[in-house]
Amino acid sequence: MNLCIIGTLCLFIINISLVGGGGHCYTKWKNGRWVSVGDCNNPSAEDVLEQLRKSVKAKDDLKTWDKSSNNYYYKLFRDPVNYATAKSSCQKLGADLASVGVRNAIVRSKILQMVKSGGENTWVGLDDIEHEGRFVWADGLISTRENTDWTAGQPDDYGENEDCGEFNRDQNWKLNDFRCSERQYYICEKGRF
Ligand SMILES: [Ca+2]
Ligand SMILES: [Ca+2]
Repeated sequence: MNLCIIGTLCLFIINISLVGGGGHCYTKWKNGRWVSVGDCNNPSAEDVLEQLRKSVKAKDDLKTWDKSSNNYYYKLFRDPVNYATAKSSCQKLGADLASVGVRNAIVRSKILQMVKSGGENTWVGLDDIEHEGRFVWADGLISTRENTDWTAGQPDDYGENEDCGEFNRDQNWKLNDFRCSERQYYICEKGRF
């Protein structure tokens, strides 16, 4: 009788696993209980807990970012890296080099407080790497004179080798195009939650 009940239960669990898991999900007896293994539509309690832990950690990390009036979050990174590394470092954090807020005068002034506190030239999300002379913001918007606070005489593609946008300390913290290979601070922007 007991064997029959256990057998029925096993069949039931296996059936649920096959229906819910797309063929790669199964359950197995481990440490005194049944656990889901593999690619399951019905995640195990451990999977759910792990997701919760990641979610709490992400929100905790966000406390180190500054929320601005546009509901985006900003963080200045003071490890000098080239433009490509700065961009990928932001993206690893679910962010990108700052662009949306840099176009907005009010948010830009707040961002500049952070940048000035660093005291160094700082990468933003703006470059003409793909097409010389056509600057594009990190969020995909084409740069225009109206939405880009270039300092006078910039961008000048000095030495025919300047494709990446920065806040420039010596140019009153306005935007300048600079050599992408330079190692500088960078500011990341994280979207709304
Ligand atoms: Ca250029
Ligand atoms: Ca320049």
